[in-house]
Amino acid sequence: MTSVQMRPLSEHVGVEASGVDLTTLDDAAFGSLRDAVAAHGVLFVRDQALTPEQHIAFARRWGTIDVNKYFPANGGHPEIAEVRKAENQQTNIGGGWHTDHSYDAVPAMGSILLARETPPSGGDTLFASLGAAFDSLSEGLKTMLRGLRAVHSADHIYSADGIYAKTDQGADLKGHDERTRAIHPVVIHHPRTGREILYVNPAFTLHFEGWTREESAPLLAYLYQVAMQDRFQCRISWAPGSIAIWDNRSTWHCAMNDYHGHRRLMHRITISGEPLD
Ligand SMILES: O=C(O)CCC(=O)C(=O)O
Ligand SMILES: [Fe+2]
Repeated sequence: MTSVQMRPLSEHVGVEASGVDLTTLDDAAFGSLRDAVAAHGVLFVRDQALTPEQHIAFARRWGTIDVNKYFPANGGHPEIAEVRKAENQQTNIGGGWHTDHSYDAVPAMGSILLARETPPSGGDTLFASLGAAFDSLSEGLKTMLRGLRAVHSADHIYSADGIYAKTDQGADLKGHDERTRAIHPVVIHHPRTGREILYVNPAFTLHFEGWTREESAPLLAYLYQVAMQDRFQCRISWAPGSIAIWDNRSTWHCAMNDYHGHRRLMHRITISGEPLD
């Protein structure tokens, strides 16, 4: 097959591959995609009209599939979660900065998101580099953060009295009775590259271990403000058949909710990860 071409999407995060058909990748080409995700945090490929079976087969090359507890499954394919917003819904899924699954003891490695239906404009997804955000901090703050761990949970998001239950996405989501809690280092080492990464996020991180929420909030807010700077971000604009493969350890993402009155449907398969240290 022809060789894969890679074009960075920004200085710190994101790369787009072209000249590639994800259904016929040989092992060498697949290895270059795996390296690209490790190096750039998110890999974007256009025009991949994968069937659900091909989407699942491609995902299995990355690792074990992690079946999402909260999102509705695509009929007939429990491995595929639907991330959807209808014409008449106001709330979207993932509309604030977050990394998926940090509330799990062994967080998912990442996801393979395939666009099925996209609005005429809008509906982009932003990604941020948490390695670059960490690198930008002072040595003094880095040293302090290396000694901290943080507590994460999804209960305030997905439970029966959580954030989504109060919105028009509530009826579509499952897992209201799930209870989650995990503790991770605030600075993790990327399992493949060894790079230091800031591993807290505005959606699921509750507080630093041994600190109250009130004590944690100002420092967390400072770190979030650092990581949310435009210079650490890239933006993905989807069309049906676009696919993104992202690494939850090294990136955050945020789905823009700027297409009211239009449908957007994404198929997501999540890949299991490994313990973080
Ligand atoms: O719909 C998107 O662009 C991303 C939604 C999201 O946060 C996710 O699938 O994890
Ligand atoms: Fe997400």
